[in-house]
Amino acid sequence: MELPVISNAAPEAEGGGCSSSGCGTAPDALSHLPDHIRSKVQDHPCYSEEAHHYFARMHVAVAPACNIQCNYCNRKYDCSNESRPGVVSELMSPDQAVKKTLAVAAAIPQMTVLGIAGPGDPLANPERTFETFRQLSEQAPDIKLCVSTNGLSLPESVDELAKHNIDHVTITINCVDPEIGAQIYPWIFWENKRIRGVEGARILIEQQQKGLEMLTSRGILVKVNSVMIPGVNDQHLKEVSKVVKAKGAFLHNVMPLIAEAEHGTYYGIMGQREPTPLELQELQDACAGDMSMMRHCRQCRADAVGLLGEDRGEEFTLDKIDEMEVDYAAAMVERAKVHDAITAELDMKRALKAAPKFDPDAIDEGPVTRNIRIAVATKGGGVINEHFGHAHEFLVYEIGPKEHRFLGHRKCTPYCMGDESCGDGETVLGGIIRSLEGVEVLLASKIGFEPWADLEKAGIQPNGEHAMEPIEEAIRAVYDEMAAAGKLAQPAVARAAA
Ligand code: CLF
Ligand code: SF4
Repeated sequence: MELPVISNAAPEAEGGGCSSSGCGTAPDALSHLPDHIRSKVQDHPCYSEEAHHYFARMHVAVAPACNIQCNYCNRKYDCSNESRPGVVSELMSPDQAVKKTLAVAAAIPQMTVLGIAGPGDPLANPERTFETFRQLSEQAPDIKLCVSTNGLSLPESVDELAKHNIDHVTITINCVDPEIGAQIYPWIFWENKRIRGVEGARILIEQQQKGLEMLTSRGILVKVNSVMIPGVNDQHLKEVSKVVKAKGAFLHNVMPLIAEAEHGTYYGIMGQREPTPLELQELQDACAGDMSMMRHCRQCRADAVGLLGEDRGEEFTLDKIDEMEVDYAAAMVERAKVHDAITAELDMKRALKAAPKFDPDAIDEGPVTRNIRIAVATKGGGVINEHFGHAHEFLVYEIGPKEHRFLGHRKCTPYCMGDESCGDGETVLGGIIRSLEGVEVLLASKIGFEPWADLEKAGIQPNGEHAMEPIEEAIRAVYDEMAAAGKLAQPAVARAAA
């Protein structure tokens, strides 16, 4: 069957509230997993980089309270352990959340995961969180349930999580050293007392580690989120990665700190700097030696709906949902068909990747070529289907003569804000070009004449010739063409070093 298109509606905008891929000749990124784990992650858009092009998630903002204070959080906004600060989600009751989930699941059959990630800490609001999960596990058994927590109340919640069949838990762990923790968490609220400084951080770390061990010993998949805070925990996160891997965490997601003064957070006001995209990537690479890294996180808001990187929440406001009639039994049948079709397509792609084509080491490759970074504009489906001017982000890949890998996304303000305002200028385009630092080629379904010239001037070659082609095939074709044209020869020094 033809797969329904997920549109790229409103951006994951400022304004609201939580493994690298294989390559043309590399094996499927999930192929090393045992079947029972693979079946849990292959349609989870956060746990599988491959799946995030096809499957969507949604969050319901049912959890207002929090039991700790993070220096990158302002309580007016959503929990920035799993969200972008500066955005606010509309709080819902569990009944409203269930109604919304069923409506979204019927309208977007690719939506496979319901997460609770704020606006405060889900486990600091156990009645509201577990009532939502209880109702959904009964009424929509085909939806995976997911939760993200700071971990303080995790150990006493593990039984309840297991009871509701929650297979995916994210714990935000920014440190395993209380001295570092005291620079991130000014206080926690524990056993009816506010506990400050190193002692508060020590209790939080102990609870996080205990919760992690309890979950993994029950076979629940745990992803660890860490916020990279330059000069505070950036070097320390390598140690965190080792520790959480040893305790059975499945995936580590190192996210960049967002600290803008207008968000009113401690770090924002104090001028704590954010990491650059390259610093983030270097840290992710350094941690990757110890465990699988997530590189496609979009720091969603606590009421996000849609593919990662998009937010279709406006289509599902409470008044709109009230007007929708949902027959969930019928919707489940349709959802199953769509999931089967996507799975069949993915299986076919994986089989193609796994099939032996040729032994690249056995042939004379001619001159050695260097790795380059290519950015692509996509709105989902794993193809190049976004106009340069409409893109809110670009996915960046590193590609060499034999393999490629996904590095992450670079957010930007769209060049074309609307029909009339394309080319608002140099500031927008200048920002896009800065966000593409290190990138040499940009692929989009279309690129206008004016930005084309400026991109070229900045050393980024625009290319609109691969519209609607699968990303992996397109970047390989571009690389091979550049290599054949002699544009990618390694400098002599690099070759000698290699
Ligand atoms: Fe939501 Fe988080 Fe579950 Fe995903 S998000 S609760 S694990 S369903 Fe995903 Fe969003 Fe990143 Fe979170 S992209 S912020 S990691
Ligand atoms: Fe804010 Fe989330 Fe930290 Fe609580 S856990 S203080 S809501 S970022």
